Amino acid sequence: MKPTLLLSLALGLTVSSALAGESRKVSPAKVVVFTNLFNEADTSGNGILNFEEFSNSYGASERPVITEIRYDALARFFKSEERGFPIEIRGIRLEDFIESNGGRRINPSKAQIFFAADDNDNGFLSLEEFFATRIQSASTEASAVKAFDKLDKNNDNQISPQEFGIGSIPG
Ligand SMILES: [Ca+2]
Ligand SMILES: [Ca+2]
Ligand SMILES: [Ca+2]
Repeated sequence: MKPTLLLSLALGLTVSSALAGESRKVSPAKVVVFTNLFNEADTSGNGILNFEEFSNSYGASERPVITEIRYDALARFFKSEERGFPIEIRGIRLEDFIESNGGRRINPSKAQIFFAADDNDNGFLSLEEFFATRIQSASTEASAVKAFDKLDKNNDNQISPQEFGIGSIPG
C-alpha cells in the first residue's frame, strides 16, 4: 500500500467523524479521489488551497464568477507562521474540498451569480463584469458581447437585475 493511500484512509476517518454531526457519509473511495485532486492542486504543498490553486483545480468552473463563489464559500482563515512570525492565511482545507466534491456541489443561483459579478456593488453589471459570468474562451468573447446587448433592453450599457432575469432584488 502506498503511503499516500494510507494517508488518505487516515484522513477519511477524520472526515467521517468530523461530518458525523451533519449525518453525511463520505465514502472511502470519494476520499481517495478528492484527496488526490486536492494534492495535485496544492502546488505549494501547504495543505491549503489558495485562490490561484483552487482556480486550477477540479472544482473550478469555466465561468470565473462561479469559481469565485465556490472559493468564498469554502475558504477559511488559518493562523500560520512565516520566518518565525505569525500570519493569517486564507484557503480551502482538504476536508471541505472532499465534502463539497471539490466545490462542485456549490451551484449558485442566478441572483447569487449576479451579485457576485457586480464587483463595484452598484446594482448593475457592466460589460466587463458580465464577462465573468460567461464561459471563458476566445471564441466566446463575441458571443458574450452579443448576449450582453441582447439582455441590455434599455441600451444603457449595463445589465440590471431585471434584465438579467432576476425578478426582485433580495433585501
Ligand atoms: Ca497551497
Ligand atoms: Ca457593477
Ligand atoms: Ca440595461
